[in-house]
Amino acid sequence: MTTITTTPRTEPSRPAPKPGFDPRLAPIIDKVDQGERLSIEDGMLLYETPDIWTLCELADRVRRRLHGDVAYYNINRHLNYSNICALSCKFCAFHRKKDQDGAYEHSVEQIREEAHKAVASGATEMHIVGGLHPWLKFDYYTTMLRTIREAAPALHIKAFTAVEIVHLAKVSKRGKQGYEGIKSVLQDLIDAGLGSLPGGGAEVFDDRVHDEVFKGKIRSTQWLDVHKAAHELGLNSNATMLYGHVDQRAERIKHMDILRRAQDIALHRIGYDIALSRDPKGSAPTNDQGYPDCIRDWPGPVVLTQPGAQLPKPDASGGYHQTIIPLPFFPDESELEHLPAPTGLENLRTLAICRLMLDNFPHVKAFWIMQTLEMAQFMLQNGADDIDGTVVWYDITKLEGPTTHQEASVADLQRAIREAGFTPVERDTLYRPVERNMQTGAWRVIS
Ligand code: V47
Repeated sequence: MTTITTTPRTEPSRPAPKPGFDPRLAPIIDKVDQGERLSIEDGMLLYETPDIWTLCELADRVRRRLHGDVAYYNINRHLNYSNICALSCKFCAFHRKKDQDGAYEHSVEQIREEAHKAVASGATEMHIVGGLHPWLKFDYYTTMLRTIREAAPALHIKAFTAVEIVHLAKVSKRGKQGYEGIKSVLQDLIDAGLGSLPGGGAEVFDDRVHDEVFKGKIRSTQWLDVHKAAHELGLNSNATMLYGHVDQRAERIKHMDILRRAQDIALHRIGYDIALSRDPKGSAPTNDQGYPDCIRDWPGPVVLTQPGAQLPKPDASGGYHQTIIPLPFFPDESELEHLPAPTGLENLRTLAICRLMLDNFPHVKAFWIMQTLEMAQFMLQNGADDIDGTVVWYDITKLEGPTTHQEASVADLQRAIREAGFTPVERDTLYRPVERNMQTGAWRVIS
């Protein structure tokens, strides 16, 4: 067991409160200083307080405790193999039906070509997601992975949201085998080259929101089961929260609480002991509070953001959630187009709260495609330590008009990070630093 012990506080003593300081935040500041888990009520107060400065300063304090002045980016390529989807989630402008204008599905040859392009651009990662394609056979997906593996052996393949994994269990006739079916699908995909799971498809873990906006999609229990199964098989994964549509702030806090409990289970499995907490076993959820079954065996909190705690290593004896990625809702061309998108301040606040509430997630990503590179810079100063990568092609949300070509150069990313006051570090998918020869593009991971 890796027992997390607290070390004497080395942080400078707190300066006098600024004008506009919300005194209700004082107990939260104490908890953050001690590395103690924040409660649901604390999370709600952080949403309600007008004192966003203190919130952001606290998120920055935690972010610097974990990562100092380092901010991560990667060289990657996103690939959407098909936008044909059996579902019609109201927030989604990406999905098409089979004969609808703009529907597409990539051939294996096109995918091979994408892998070659990724290698030529120096990418270390291919991020692959698509719709729930109604008739592609399981073999399409394993062939896709094997093709990329063959064309680009060093490329890390981060692919398929939990929603797609459950779909693949059905497609491969393992849908009725429950958790074991999911595990065997994941094992087949790992054998074909899958390296980790992206965080998509989580949306907001709440049945009301689910039934109103993405009915038909898997519920939180299944999303969490897929990630748990992946962790048990040694894969790391990410997690998202798509907010700012019909969800309420309380539902977002609940989403964060569910995710951090799932992460407690993952970290406990790989040897972390329960951390300092005034109430380590308290407030365990019961089912009638709307918490999913799969976090019933919650062991208690493992707080990685407390001073002196060690972050898990990618070679840990099992997987875990690496990163939380808050995704602000993009209304354009969706069925919810009449709703306003969340504002910049709400996005900043949500990201800072994620940093503070998700005390056992090593990383917080401000995905520049959805946040804009300008806001991502600001977010680096307020809780985020990662901005994702070069991306190149992105079809799920489009920042400027209908174009799918959305690319940032390495120079753009580095400049944005430096200008925000941080040291840019290229990472691989598992957050290991990458050493790169800028002349030849050759790279290697530093373990
Ligand atoms: O699963 C779909 C969301 C996700 C909209 O793991 C929308 O490193 C906002 O998961 N407005 C895909 N969001 C993106 C994603 C992701 C992105 C970057 C990095 C990682 C990672 C994961 O985008 C979908 C869905 O939850 N989404 N439509 C929309 N209109």
